[in-house]
Amino acid sequence: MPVDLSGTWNMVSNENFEGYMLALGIDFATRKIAKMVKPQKVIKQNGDSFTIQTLSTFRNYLVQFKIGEEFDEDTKGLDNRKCKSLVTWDNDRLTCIQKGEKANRGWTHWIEGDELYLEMFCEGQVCKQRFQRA
Ligand code: VLZ
Repeated sequence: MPVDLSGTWNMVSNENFEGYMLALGIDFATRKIAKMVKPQKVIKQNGDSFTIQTLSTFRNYLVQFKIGEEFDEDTKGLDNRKCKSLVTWDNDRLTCIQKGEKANRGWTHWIEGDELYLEMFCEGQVCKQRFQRA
């Protein structure tokens, strides 16, 4: 994997976060606040080991994993569900499948030009986010 996603990234666009949150069953009040925030991604990539922090004024979220090793994810502070999550490289795309109560749930990260892309999907909804280096 030649790609290194490491760095501090600021969100510059966020498409259909509302649809994604609705698919996750996030309540109205939380959605109203969450759609206003512009989270920062702090990614640490060390060989096959990753730490991804999503930081915002409203909520923070941390996930740590190794490529190819399924782990128990508790989406605490988001939709508060338990998932069996697995992250792999799909060519140069870092792709996570989050098995659990929600069908077709996961996300994928990649770099294009100087930008970091993220697509988060759940039950047919796709949220597209773009980040630039801080
Ligand atoms: O990111 O799954 O980078 O975990 C929104 C936080 C983003 C703001 C949530 C408040 C995490 C939300 C996104 C309140 C409901 C995510 C993965 C890929 C790593």
